[in-house]
Order: sequence, then C-alpha cells, then structure tokens
Amino acid sequence: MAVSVLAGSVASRALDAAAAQGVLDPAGVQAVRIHDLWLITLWTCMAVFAAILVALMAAMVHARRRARRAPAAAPRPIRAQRTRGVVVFASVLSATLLAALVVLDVSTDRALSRLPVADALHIEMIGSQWWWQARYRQDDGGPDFAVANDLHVPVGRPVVVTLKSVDVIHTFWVPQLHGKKDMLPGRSATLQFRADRAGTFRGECAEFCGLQHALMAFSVTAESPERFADWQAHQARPAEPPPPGDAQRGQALFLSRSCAQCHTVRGTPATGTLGPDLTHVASRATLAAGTFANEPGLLAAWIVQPQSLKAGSTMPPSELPPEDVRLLVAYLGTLR
Ligand code: HEC
Ligand SMILES: [Cu+2]
Repeated sequence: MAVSVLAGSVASRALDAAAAQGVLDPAGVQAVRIHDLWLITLWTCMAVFAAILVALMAAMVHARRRARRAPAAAPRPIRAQRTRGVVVFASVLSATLLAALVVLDVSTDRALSRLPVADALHIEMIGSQWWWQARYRQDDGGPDFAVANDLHVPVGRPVVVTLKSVDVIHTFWVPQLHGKKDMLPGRSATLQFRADRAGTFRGECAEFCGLQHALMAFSVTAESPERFADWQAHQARPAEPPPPGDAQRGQALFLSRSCAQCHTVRGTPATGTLGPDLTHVASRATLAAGTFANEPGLLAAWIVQPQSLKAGSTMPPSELPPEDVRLLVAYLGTLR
C-alpha cells in the first residue's frame, strides 16, 4: 500500500526530470519543418477567424443602424449586388487559403522523407506492452547490442529507425525530433530523423495500446559524436563480473531465479528476451519505460511487486525474502 501511494507521485515525474518534451521546441530539421507548418496554419487560421469576427461585428452594427433608420424598408437591389460580391470574394479567398495550406502540407511531408541518410546510424526499435527495446547496429563491425527505453544518438548525424511491434499497435513519437509513426505487429516501417542540438528529448507511445499506454515513455539523448562513441562502446561491452560479496551473491540469485529466463545480462548465462536487456541497467536514469527513477528503494519495490509501480506490467511479482531482494538490488547496481 505504502508503495502504491509512493508510485503515484514518482511515476509521472521520473522522466520529466530527466528529459523535456515540447512540440514547440524543435531540435531537429524535420521537427523544425513540422513546427513551421504548424505556425503557418495557426497564424492563417487566426487571421481568418479575426477577419470573420470583424465582418460579423460590422454586419451587426450596420443592421442595427439600418433598422433604426427605416424599420420596414425592403433591401435595395444595389445593396444585394454588393453583398453578393463580398460573399464571392470571401469564398474564393477561403478556397485559395485552404489550397495553399494543402500544398504546404504535401511539400512538408515530402521534405520530411527526403532527409539524406548516407552514413546513418541504424537502430531497430521494438515496441512491447509497455516498454521499448532499441537494438543498435554498429557499422564498424562491432557487435549489435540492445538497450531499453534509453536511446543515445550523435548530434548532426542522421538516424534510421526501423520500427516493429511484438504485440499490438504502438506509435513512435519524439515530438522534438519528428512526427509520429505507427509500429504494426508483423510489419516493419522506417523513420529517419536528425538531432541538430544536444539534449535529452522525451518520447512516448502515441497510440493507445492497453493498460499502461500512459507509462510507455523513452528518452533520446543527443550528444557530441565523441560522447556518443564512448556511450556506444560502453553499452556494447558485456557486463563486468560483480565484486565478491553482496553483488556476487545477488548475481547467483539472479541466475538461479526466474529473472534470467526473461532478462539478458551479456557475459553471463542469462539470455532471456521477454524483458529488457539488463547488461548496463544501472546506467539508465529511469526504469520501466520512464516510470520511476533508478534508485535502490524503488528498484526493490519493483522487484517485489512491479504492479505496485506500474499496474498491469507484464513482469510477474516475485515472492523473495527481503534479504534476497537486497542482494539482487546490490547486483543490479553494479551493472553500470
Ligand atoms: C516473465 C518475464 C520476467 C521475469 C521472470 C522477470 N522480469 Fe524483469 N521485466 C520483465 C519485463 C517485461 C519488464 C519491462 C516491464 C515494463 O517496463 O513494463 C521487466 C523490467 C525489469 C526491470 C527494469 C528494466 C528497465 O530498464 O526498465 C528490472 C530491473 C527487472 N525487470 C529485474 C528483474 C528481476 C531482478 C527479476 C527476478 C526477480 C525479474 N526482472 C524477473 C519481465 C520479467
Ligand atoms: Cu504503446
């Protein structure tokens, strides 16, 4: 109970603290284009709305004045003709503005798909209820590696993301980098983006996908090519063997319990694939798709009863004595 009360307050804030998400603050070429289109549409619609209000006011004032002057006078033919002229002009103007917006819309769409992708970084993003797996393909021949919910990309280099889903329809969306793209089970789609400035950008699933759709977030950290190369080299490495003591006993527990059947820790016999790759889990700022901050107390609560922090999560609760949970937390904490 205490844990579930706590969950409510940590859940919504965990990833907010680590990453920003704002459609009005684009950080990549494509997001800038989408933002521009949105601004043009907004200002056009506002101008049209204002013009309509002014015309409406004028008509009302006019009608009042006329009623006061000659209550029962029939409209004169000359006035009817002028009215027709105004209506025709307004209709043509509306049609022209709408057509112009359609043209801008189509040309923005075209420009979005024309990002040059030579020398792109390739990431395969797989959506599951309710978390993300990102598999990095290393072009220098290094081994592929997977991370969960925590992507890093180099600033200025295009990224090609292959989108897949293992269960239902999810939608990949990082508003500051690009628009939305669906992830359909049994199919794959691609999306290209380029981050043009450093920062951590929040992404989220934008298609209702079940109970924890709201707690299916991830982050994209754009950093200098050098820092990215360091990150990539680190993530690609297998886990260091834990130091003797609590961590080592925790590892033995991890491998003998159900954990290893669902989770992979590269460099150990744990090769499960139903849950996130935990090889470098301690390097992530948040856990369970942005649900809570990665700190020992919450991690322990998660291991005992994942549903207390994220109702419906597909990781089962474990009936472990507190001492075992403490050892597991000690071990996971060494997976930097
Ligand atoms: C039936 C498969 C299954 C078992 C067994 C299992 N897990 Fe998980 N685990 C998952 C799934 C699925 C997730 C992702 C849940 C989510 O984000 O909603 C997860 C998430 C996690 C995370 C958060 C990882 C991240 O980066 O967000 C940790 C840590 C974790 N599990 C540890 C454990 C430990 C320790 C055990 C053993 C006591 C264990 N798991 C047993 C499936 C499993
Ligand atoms: Cu989803």
